[in-house]
Amino acid sequence: MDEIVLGTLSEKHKLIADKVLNRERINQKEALILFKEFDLSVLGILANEVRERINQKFTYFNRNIHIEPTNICIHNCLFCSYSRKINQKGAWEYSLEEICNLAKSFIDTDISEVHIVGGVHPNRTVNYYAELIQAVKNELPEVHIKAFTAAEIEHMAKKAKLDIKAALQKLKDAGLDSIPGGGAEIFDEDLRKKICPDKTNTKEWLEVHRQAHKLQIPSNCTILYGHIESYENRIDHLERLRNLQDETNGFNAFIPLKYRSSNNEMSYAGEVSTTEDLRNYAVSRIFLDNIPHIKAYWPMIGKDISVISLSFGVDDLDGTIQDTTKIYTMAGSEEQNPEMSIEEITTLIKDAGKIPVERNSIYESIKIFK
Ligand code: V47
Ligand code: SF4
Repeated sequence: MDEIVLGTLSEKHKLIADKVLNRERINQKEALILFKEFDLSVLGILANEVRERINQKFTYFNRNIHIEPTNICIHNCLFCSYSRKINQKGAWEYSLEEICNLAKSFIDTDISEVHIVGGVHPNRTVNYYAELIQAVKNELPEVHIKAFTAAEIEHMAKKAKLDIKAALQKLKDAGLDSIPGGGAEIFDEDLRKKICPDKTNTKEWLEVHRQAHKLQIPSNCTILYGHIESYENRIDHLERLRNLQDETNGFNAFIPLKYRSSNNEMSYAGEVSTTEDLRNYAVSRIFLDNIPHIKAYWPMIGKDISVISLSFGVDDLDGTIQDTTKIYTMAGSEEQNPEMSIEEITTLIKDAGKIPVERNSIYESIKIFK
């Protein structure tokens, strides 16, 4: 079947398909042809081939919760529906005690990860965040803490007059286990100035992750796509991630984040189609040959598309996420109360013909659901 489909390709397209099938790295020009000229069905076959080469039919998820300590933020990203200034209506800021109580409520549950991420607060330094991590770790000592985007880390280090390495070391000493992939948005400097003009820049984002990897702190990486960027911008972004991964090998997963257009200053850009989401997953899987996992963040794109994405390069569905993740719900994501039971997530994965695997945060398998 796959041979029949691939047999119909033009000579130009066949050369690229053969490269992918022969495990050769594709370049930016070839990625652009994949984006612009390939049928979705052929992209699916190629991406699935790469996915199964790296991860077989395994599809990963974990049991996690999200904590968002504050939505107060110094930055003014035009795509953001969630940030507020101090004293602005809708701003929130949890105390350490409230965060501890939240963590406490998950003692004796099976969660293996706490994901902590929020706004870039003007007054919080790395010392405060180290205390926060330590407090959560005290309540949940066995649980992996994945916390703070590069934008938060860059700012908290600056506030404490520490370099990035020293700030990361402080957080690691307090119990930080890994860092999430947020804040990357789009690396092209001109476009970045348009959509998040005052945020941590590309060089700084890459440096935070480089330093983290050097300290043996693994991380994820993301792209914010489907707004005003071009395919060339997306490929340039992927190339910079692939280059850093060649250097450090510290990225666990790449997470394409679909721009959601409700309640923010970029609503005019609209939202891309499901076909475009699948195309983006597939080209990402093919291009990023050195990043082991491609994650679909299901609360953002919805459960239905997540199932289909598993045939377009995705091998990870994040987690069961028992909480109120506001960064997407406020931007109009599919799931307003994101939570999936183990039964539901494993059924969804099996429906796609894949094998569910509960993992820990560093992708060691905890249980395979045959
Ligand atoms: O950097 C903000 C994005 C990111 C919108 O590492 C938006 O496991 C879409 O990075 N439409 C933060 N996206 C969240 C993040 C993340 C999420 C899940 C898992 C992991 C991980 C990381 O959220 C921001 C920004 O790119 N974002 N606003 C919006 N309107
Ligand atoms: Fe702040 Fe993050 Fe929103 Fe940008 S995306 S305004 S950094 S909370």
